[in-house]
Amino acid sequence: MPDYYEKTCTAPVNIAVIKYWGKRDVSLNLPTNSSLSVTLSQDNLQSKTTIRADPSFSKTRLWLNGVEEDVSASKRIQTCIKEARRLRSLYEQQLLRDGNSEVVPLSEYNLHICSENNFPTAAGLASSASGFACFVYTLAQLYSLPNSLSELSIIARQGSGSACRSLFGGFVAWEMGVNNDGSDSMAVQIADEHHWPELIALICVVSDAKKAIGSTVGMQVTVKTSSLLKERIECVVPKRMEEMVKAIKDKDFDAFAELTMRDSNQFHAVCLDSFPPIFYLNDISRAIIRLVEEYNSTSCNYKAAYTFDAGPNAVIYTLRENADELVGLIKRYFMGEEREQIPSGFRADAVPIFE
Ligand code: 2P0
Repeated sequence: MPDYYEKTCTAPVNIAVIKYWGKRDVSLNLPTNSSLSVTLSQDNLQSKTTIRADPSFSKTRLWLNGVEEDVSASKRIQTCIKEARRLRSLYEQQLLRDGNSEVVPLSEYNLHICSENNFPTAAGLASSASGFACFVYTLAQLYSLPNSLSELSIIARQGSGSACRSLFGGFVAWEMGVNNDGSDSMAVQIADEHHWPELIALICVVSDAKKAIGSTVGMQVTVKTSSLLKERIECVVPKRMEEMVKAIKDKDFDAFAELTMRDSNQFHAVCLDSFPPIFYLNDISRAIIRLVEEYNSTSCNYKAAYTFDAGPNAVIYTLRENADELVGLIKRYFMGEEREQIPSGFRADAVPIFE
């Protein structure tokens, strides 16, 4: 028997096209509406976690991007560990009942957890999504849990809502569920990562500063104060979810693009309708919207769709055939000394971009 048990896994970022914003239960991270996202390939943005379980560890410890964090101060981490340990303990009992005599009591060992992102943390680039998805997945691998990814997504959700969607590749819905205990609030895959290879995402890093208002606090302000949120969750999102699933299954970029842009706009409208208002977009974000509008106006079909999360950084979905043209436009108007005036009048600072 080895002295310790260790696993290392990576998990990707997901970018929502139907946004999650609002909780009906804060401690369980139960959302006020379902959401849907695209999981990005892991080439550029990913979280990587190593977890070691060792009977000689005197306590569970956590390092994030090389800096030790206080595990006892993070209720979310503790919840994920507690839930994964509960499943491991059930699994150990099952193995014992099945006659396995050498079951390692991993659920009783303390853990050393080391997690890092290869991109700015907390800058509205979904770092908590890939981080918690990676943490829960790595722990499930270490514990050899037989549970499905949707079942694991229930644990990841309690770490960070959007994390539940990063358990799957491709196109992923987070079904809000109706149960008060969260047992049906989980991620399901709509289509896998091979379904629509022509679709690509360009990430425009407008700012890598930590966001001014965290999502958890921002959502609570919105739930308490925005009347527009009620309209969104009751009348808009349910229909939009159905339309988005159809657009993805049909690989209908026109429908996908319009739904994506409308939903991003409504999410930011709901932020503005909160009191005090929440601002995530800045002048560069708005200039990017203007540029995509101008670009789309050159064709009778949509060629690109912007979306923004809880920060100023843009993600632009487009089809591979348009990617070079679009990257050229963004470089021309946003990057370097030679940048030009955007036709509609905005001038912006440098924007590093990668696919
Ligand atoms: C989303 N966002 O659907 C939306 C769009 C930001 C805007 O999910 O409190 O970090 O950890 O559940 O998941 C960001 O919220 O919030 C988010 P918690 P989370 O991707």
